[in-house]
Amino acid sequence: MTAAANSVATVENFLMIGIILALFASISNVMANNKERTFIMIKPDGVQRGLVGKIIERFEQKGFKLVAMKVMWASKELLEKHYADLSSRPFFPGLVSYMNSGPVVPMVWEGLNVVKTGRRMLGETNPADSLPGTIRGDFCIQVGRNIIHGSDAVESADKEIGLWFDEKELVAWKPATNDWVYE
Ligand SMILES: Nc1nc2c(ncn2[C@@H]2O[C@H](COP(=O)(O)OP(=O)(O)OP(=O)(O)O)[C@@H](O)[C@H]2O)c(=O)[nH]1
Ligand SMILES: [Mg+2]
Repeated sequence: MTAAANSVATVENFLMIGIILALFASISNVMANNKERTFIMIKPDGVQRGLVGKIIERFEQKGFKLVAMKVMWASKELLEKHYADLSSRPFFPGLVSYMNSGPVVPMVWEGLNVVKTGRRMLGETNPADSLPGTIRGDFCIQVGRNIIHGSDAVESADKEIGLWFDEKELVAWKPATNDWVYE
């Protein structure tokens, strides 16, 4: 083989390796995106009004994966930490009392863009501004009784999941429907 042919072969090899690496990177990127998680919590009014099943159904039928769920009566201390960003707002004491007025159902849901899509499924903070078809648009009326919480960013989701769940409560599993939900 001539020196010129040799260097062409080397360039071809590099190109081939580059293509394979790019393919792996894009596949693992898609897989990582599918593993995005959000923290969703049914508030005491949602539990009292018997809406737990209907809310879970919406996330299930969308195709998201349930990773963790429990029923608990959250302490004021935990709720103050959860809503710490709002501590200077005038409605903060009322918000903590409301959230502490009965059991809540904290959950972790996983899937592609689940944080953003989850927020869209919830609707606006004020149910009056929430479109029909959203959870708040369909099931509640006032901002102080808006039945459900959802993380507003991936970073806050990670923080909230760590606040409400132990690592061992997050269940690793592959839904049987996985290949029918994702291409
Ligand atoms: N009474 C009252 N409650 C409010 C008001 N603004 C917000 N809240 C409550 O505080 C919660 C948290 O407020 P935000 O984080 O700004 O709104 P959000 O992200 O849509 O709601 P969460 O998913 O619960 O975090 C809201 O969901 C309401 O329950 C208000 O003006 N009055
Ligand atoms: Mg919020």
